[in-house]
Amino acid sequence: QHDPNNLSDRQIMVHLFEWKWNDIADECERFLSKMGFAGVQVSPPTENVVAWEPTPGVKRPWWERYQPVSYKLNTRSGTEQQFQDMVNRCNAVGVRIYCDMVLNHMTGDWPSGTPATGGSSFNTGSKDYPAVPYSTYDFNGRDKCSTSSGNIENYGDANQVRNCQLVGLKDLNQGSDYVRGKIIELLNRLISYGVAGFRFDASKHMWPGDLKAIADRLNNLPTDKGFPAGARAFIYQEVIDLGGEPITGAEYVGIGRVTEFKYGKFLGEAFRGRNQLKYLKNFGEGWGMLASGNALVFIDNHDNQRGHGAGGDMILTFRVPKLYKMAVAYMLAWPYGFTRVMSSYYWEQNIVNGQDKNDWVGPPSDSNWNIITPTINADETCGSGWVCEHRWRQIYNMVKFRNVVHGTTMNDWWDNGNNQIAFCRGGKGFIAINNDNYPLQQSLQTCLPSGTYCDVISGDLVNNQCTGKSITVGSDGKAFISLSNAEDDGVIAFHIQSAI
Ligand code: ARE
Ligand code: CA
Repeated sequence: QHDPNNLSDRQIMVHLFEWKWNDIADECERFLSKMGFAGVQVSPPTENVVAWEPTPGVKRPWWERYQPVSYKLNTRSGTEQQFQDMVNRCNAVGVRIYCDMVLNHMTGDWPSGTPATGGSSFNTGSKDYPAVPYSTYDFNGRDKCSTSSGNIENYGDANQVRNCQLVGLKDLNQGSDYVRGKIIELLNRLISYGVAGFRFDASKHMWPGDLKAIADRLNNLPTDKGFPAGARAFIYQEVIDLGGEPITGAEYVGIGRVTEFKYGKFLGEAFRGRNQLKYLKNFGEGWGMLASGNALVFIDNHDNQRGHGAGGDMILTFRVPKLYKMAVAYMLAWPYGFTRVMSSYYWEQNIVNGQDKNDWVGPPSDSNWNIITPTINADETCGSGWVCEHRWRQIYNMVKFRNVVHGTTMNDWWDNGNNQIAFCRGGKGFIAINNDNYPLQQSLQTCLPSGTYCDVISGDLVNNQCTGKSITVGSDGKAFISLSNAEDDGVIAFHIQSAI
């Protein structure tokens, strides 16, 4: 199902990567609702392995959460009780919860006695996960996977990709009625708590037919949690399709939306100067991407911001803030896909031969490895090791922009033949971006009513005054736009609700 079950005036989700449930509930109430966020993607809620030094020095990596041990909801983010409380509190302020679901596999190989976050035991040698329970019969075995390692060795072979182990992770057989039943039970439990949708992790590694069979047996969203009668869970599937492999994202669009990884890669290339912004005029289907209504789009995700997954060094992240804010602003202004904003924590990189040796580093935590609550600074930004891109003014003000212009199309495209672009959104919002190494100085058609507007990138509209730049739109709809390449931000944006 492709509809995020969002309130109609809220069009953006934020991934609060590795946040605790209590902190997410607070964030819904004190910030996300006020700023018009539609929902939150939360880290996997299912009990996972406690990864303590799988290799020397690696302690509690973020990726341990992608190795489930059971379907109990007990993780470093909190307990089942805290999870339910979060869903209730966020729903109460109109912010949806979308869960990251690891359904393709359980853990990799671990020594016996390795603990799990909810206290469950498991045995990887015999493929026993008694707390579900799953046993060896529930996994794809030698009959299905013929590679010598038992792992995926060739992405050119669709059978391997679906039936062999992804990096050694015990591969569940979603073709089995029993496994389907356990997965459906889990998803329906979450639905009963008021969860509005799911990210299906590693969907490329599951057969579309199996996912369809599972999705079809989900319950409607509960009316007693405020959903309209007949509402179905939103589904977006993680399928990395940059072309060149037999498995495509298009195979999955019948079930729900699909992560469009080309989007962030192409924008990374454009803003890093490997392509020109003028070509973004028809960004979307015209670039060989999925139909807008089938796409879930983002600039970076928790994998490719640290060199996992896809996109390589073209991906933009918080580490290149000026380019990143420009790309996010473009994404939020551009009518394509359902958009996701990344919200990260900071870690010190240690790049050796082009690879970050610290790509495993988990979230900010105390001496007992409990995740730390983000602190909130006076200027709305985060502290205590949390980056909170979603609390950068240039980003949350563009969230509002997207909500305001929702339902309009793009018009009045302008470019300078290089990397200065501008466009308007159906009489409701205007944006200009300068990624050339010289100033933008132009009188441009804006499509907005005449008046004075506050630029929402350099400041805000406060007490009927602009704290940043202001722009005057004349009776002909034209405005003089001045945006130097030397400024902190390479964007000017305003909309009908930023008018003085
Ligand atoms: C960890 C260790 C491994 C170890 C394994 C088992 O790093 O060394 O063998 O545990 O003990 C995340 C991490 C993995 C981690 C895993 C489990 O990224 O490093 O393994 O958690 O803890 C492919 C998949 C795609 C996947 C990416 C990362 O197709 O689905 O790889 N992304 C999701 C999540 C990840 C998560 C998993 C899946 C697993 O977003 O966070 O892994 O649940 C080409 C292909 C892509 C392929 C890509 C990278 O681009 O087209 O399909 O993506 O290469 O291989
Ligand atoms: Ca599989």
